[in-house]
Amino acid sequence: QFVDNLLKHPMFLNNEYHTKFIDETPELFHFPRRKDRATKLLHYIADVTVNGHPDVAGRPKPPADIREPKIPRLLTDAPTPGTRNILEEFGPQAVADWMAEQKHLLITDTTMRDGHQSLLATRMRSIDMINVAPAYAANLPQLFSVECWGGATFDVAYRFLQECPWQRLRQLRAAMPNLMTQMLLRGANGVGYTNYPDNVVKAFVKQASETGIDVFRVFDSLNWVENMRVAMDAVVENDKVCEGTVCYTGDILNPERAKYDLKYYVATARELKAAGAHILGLKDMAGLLKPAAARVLIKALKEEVGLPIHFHTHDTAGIACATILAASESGVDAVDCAMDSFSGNTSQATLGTVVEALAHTERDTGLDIEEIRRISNYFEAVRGHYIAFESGMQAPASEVYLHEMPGGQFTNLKAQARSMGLEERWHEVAHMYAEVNKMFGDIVKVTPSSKVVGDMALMMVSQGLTRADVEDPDRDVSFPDSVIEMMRGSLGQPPGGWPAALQEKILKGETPSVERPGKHLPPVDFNAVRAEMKTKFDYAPDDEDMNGYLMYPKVFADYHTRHEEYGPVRTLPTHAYFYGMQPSEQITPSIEPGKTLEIRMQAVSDTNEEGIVKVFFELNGEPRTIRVPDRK
Ligand code: BTN
Ligand code: 3PY
Ligand code: ZN
Repeated sequence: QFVDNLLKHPMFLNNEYHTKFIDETPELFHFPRRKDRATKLLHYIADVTVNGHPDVAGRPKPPADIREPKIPRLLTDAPTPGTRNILEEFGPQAVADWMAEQKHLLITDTTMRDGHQSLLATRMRSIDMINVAPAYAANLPQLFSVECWGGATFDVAYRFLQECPWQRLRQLRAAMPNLMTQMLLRGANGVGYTNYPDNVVKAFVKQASETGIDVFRVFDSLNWVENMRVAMDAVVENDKVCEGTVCYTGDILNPERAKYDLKYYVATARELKAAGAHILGLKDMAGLLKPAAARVLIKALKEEVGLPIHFHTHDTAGIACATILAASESGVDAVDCAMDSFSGNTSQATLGTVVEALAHTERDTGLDIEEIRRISNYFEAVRGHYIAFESGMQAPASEVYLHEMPGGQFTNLKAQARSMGLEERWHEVAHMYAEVNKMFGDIVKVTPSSKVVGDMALMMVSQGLTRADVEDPDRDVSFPDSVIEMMRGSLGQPPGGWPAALQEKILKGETPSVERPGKHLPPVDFNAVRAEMKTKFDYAPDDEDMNGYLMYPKVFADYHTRHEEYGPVRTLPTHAYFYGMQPSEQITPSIEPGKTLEIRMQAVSDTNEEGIVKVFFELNGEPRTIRVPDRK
């Protein structure tokens, strides 16, 4: 009956079928759902209006008269062909060849991924991205790519924003048909914090390719190429651009940091080329690469590896533009920047500034500065709605050269420190982070290895332990689980291995593994997982949902339960999502193409003796009353 309904459904026949179709098309089910989507949304709005959203409780709130983002007008309805057209017509190697031939500096916009991950704890909602995506396609067709997926955005979407990351990707992909989408993939860690079985990594890459990713920036949190092969091979098999990436740490010009010297980077880059990378990614996740070092490094990589280079850095120390210009002079092919209003500090370099700095030079980016300003102004208004998630970082800081924290971790660790009552002692935490790095043997610190260093540093500061205390064989220390796992070899091997004495103390005699973790993780039986999901959630999951569940079983389950309760909250404007509505306010969320709800809030009652509040709405002109418990 279900399949029958499905096949005869007009949307299916009209080719509008997509994987969230079933979820959004309750008439397919012969049994009535408890609530329709509009009612679920009214419940959500009523609940947030009365009780507030837990994520913004106690945080600064946007002013009542905050301006709504204005979507830039489109220069054309038929976007100029861009890099995506090259990929679609000629394949990933052609993209790399084209890239190498370009004289101008190519630019990736990171606003929709690393920009908000590094400034707003990854909280930008899909609707604020999807609304502006057509302006990217129409007005900035010269962009190399738009980084808009992966990294922390995947789990934050499910966990905190109550939305499906796959749906976000599908809609962004459709809105920017001429531009390559780009994601950050943590190699064997997928978009999670732990190594996954090989077949899970492969299935994830396949699904991301199908749903809409063109460029995969693949890295490993210890720069262990051995641990990147499964992911890189999968990207190549799916005919997408494989950006094999080396993470930058230390300082190649400092003889005291000889572990990560020029030779190390050239050798690692050669391994990445041999492993099938179309492009070499140079990922300076903390913003440690200084201009003088960039000249030396880029020149050597260009000469000795020969792949086109895509450089990523962070502006934490305030020097990202200078480093980008140095890299540009040394022949780097592409660089990452964020829209001005989402740039600077722990985020990327300022896109408009780089464009202006190179205007009328050999490496002129060809991007239209006026269109950049329009899109940046749009994002400026968007950012105002997320004031609750601002980190409070007021200025760039050279302290990053001490602690070497990735830009994407900085604000997170600070929030974690705050929640443990250590906010006043932040500089101690930063200092301890550096000590822990030394104690672990000077490792690459990027998700997930950076999280392990952060866990250890917080634990030591909160318990008043020094490095000497921790290393003292006679002193009992209870290590965080993440530290024990890393020393077991669960994240892989750093160059030169782990410090033996510390490892022995932490593992208490257990023998660590020095092999690739994926080698010993049994493959997951996908049919069994589908069956398990069917039992647990009472629906047949599509492949996107299954891949979400495989990465994050608990997070996905919670998302699914809330989705059943609250419906498509992704369609609400951001202020309504976080703060509910005011009497006489009206919104018009579009819950599917061509179906828009008109929701007008009328009034909120007092709380009655049973602790219930009535919220009065008009839904498409009809009065509706929603009752919610007052939990304040
Ligand atoms: C989340 O849990 O972070 C997102 C889901 C939203 C939960 C809603 S927000 C309004 C109401 N108040 C709560 O404490 N939970 C629900
Ligand atoms: C991530 O893995 O999310 C990162 O941004 C690493 O820099
Ligand atoms: Zn980054």
